[in-house]
Amino acid sequence: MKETLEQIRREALAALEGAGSAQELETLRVQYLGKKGELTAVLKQMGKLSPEERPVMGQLANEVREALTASLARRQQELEAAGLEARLAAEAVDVTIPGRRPALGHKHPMSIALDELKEIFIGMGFQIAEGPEVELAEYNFTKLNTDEGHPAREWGDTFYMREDSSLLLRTQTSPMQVRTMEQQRPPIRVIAPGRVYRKDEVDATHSPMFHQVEGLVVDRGITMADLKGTLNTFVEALYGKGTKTRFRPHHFPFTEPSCEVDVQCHACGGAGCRVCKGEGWIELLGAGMVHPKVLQGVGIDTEIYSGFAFGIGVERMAMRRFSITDLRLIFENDMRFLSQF
Ligand code: 2NM
Repeated sequence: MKETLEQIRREALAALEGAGSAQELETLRVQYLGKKGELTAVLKQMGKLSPEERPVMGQLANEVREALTASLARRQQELEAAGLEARLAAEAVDVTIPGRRPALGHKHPMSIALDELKEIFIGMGFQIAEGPEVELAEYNFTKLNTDEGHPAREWGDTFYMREDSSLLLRTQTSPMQVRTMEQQRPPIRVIAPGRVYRKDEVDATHSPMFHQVEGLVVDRGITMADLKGTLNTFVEALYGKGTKTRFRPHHFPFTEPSCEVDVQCHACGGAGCRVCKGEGWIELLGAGMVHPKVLQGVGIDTEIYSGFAFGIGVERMAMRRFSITDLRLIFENDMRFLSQF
């Protein structure tokens, strides 16, 4: 029996020392120390021993049990410590690694251009008037001295929303000027920025939707000199002091007289080049003195008041500003294009 106990001790200690997991340890505990284990089996034989041998074997058996229990506990602790080490290593957080920068968005080139235009006019004391893109033909045309039968009202050019042509997608932002004049008394200084719509096929320079900033000033004694001074100030704010302008006669139904304003070509200084197609000048906007019929239509006394108005195409302005050669790029929202701004 002594031999058996010694053998159990040797084998068990070696096995416990070599155990690689908590599960393995548990298996060994059951195998050696469990109720049906090897040590218990030996102890069950104690009854067969002589009274002299019994305490000696009993003591030895206790020693073996204590040795195994101690070894089991130590190995358990070692494995737990190793497990913790492994987890700490695996889950370690390196606080010195630089953080991931969140992707920051930025303004669309059209918003950059629009905001810049607005800022310039706000700086000159203009207010901003925004309003509906679905308009009454009354406001888009009739009140702007463009009566039924006028070519601008043709179905081929305008997105009508009703068979009777009474409702449409606005073709200009000037209906907001009319709405402003109906709601405010002069002095009036407003710009109307926003989307406008025309039945155009998409190409490098046309889109059925584009943006305008239209301006309106109405007060006592407003003349063409105020129009020129205001627009020259605007052009210098946009393109730099000393930028030359040219005012050419033109026709609009809602202004009289009307003009188009050109800016001297920045690329050639007026000599003529590819940028200005040999002209020396680049067309910038349309303008004029508000037609008396428009003023009278909103109840403004033309004996006391007069006004000027102008309209700027924002896409054309942005394309020049950013050297964009194809209008479609502005609306396609391809990130390879947009991320350049
Ligand atoms: C333009 C050109 C010239 C214009 C006229 C008016 C209003 F309402 F006062 F009559 N608003 N905007 C106008 C004048 C717009 O766009 C090229």
